[in-house]
Amino acid sequence: MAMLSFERKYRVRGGTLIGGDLFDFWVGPFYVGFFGITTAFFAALGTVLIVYGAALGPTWNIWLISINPPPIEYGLGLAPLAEGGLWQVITICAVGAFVSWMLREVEICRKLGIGYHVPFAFGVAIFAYVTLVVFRPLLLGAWGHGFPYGIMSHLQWVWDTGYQYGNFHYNPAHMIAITFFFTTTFALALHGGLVLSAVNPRNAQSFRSGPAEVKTPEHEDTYFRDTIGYSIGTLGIHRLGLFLALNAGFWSAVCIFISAGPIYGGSWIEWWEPLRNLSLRWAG
Ligand code: UQ2
Repeated sequence: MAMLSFERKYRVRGGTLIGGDLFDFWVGPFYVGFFGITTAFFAALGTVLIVYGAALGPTWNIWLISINPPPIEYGLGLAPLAEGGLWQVITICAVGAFVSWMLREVEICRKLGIGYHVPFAFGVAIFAYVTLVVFRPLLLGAWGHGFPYGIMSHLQWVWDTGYQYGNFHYNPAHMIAITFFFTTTFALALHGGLVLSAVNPRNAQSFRSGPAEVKTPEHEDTYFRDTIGYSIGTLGIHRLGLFLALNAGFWSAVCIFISAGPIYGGSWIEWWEPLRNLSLRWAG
């Protein structure tokens, strides 16, 4: 595998958060570090436990395998392995692996002397997951409110949870999250399209006058100024993209967090009743 001279120069000692020089090494292209060890540990243990849970039955059908959280009756206590205990340990492994991976990213950022934007963004994704399997179950007083780990079963859980609250499309945070998800894909499509259009200039002339030269960011700015009168700029589009993506994850977490008994246990359709009553009053 090729190692760029840049990598040789920046593959430096130091920047670790824990363990000093002890785990400060690479295995092939991969930086290890203390959190590389813990990532591997949690990921391996979690995977083995998922396979063990599948082996307990009742099916090897990949679509139907499901590691379920404990029945609600166990509350916030520990459950026997075969009755949701596996789900609890696997959840600990998942959070352990995700957070370890994030901290390993932090150590690599420190080595390179770059910002923590990537681990921060990953932290928002972890926050959305932890809201589903830890924060909301804590609010509701039972681990049984977490979602099951299975391909079909987690989809069924999403359906059940959404309609338990009337219809999640009426959950205002759900609306905001969806809007950010869609706007994120829109912005990435614009950005990906624009960059590719500039690095793949048309070939018509190059037919006669040699290969066409890759265009500059000025071409990119001009394209959008000509079409919509505004260009957000080459740095700006990445700030916008990160902003949109982080907000998609953040409002997803809010959407789940507010759909919990102590905060709001009713139907999201009825949540809008005051507005409907206001409209009815205005209508006479
Ligand atoms: C842009 C720019 C880029 C881009 C894109 C734009 C040169 C390479 C995609 C255009 C983006 C705009 C106008 C913002 C659109 C707003 C939303 C909310 C989607 O100007 O600078 O850099 O990639």
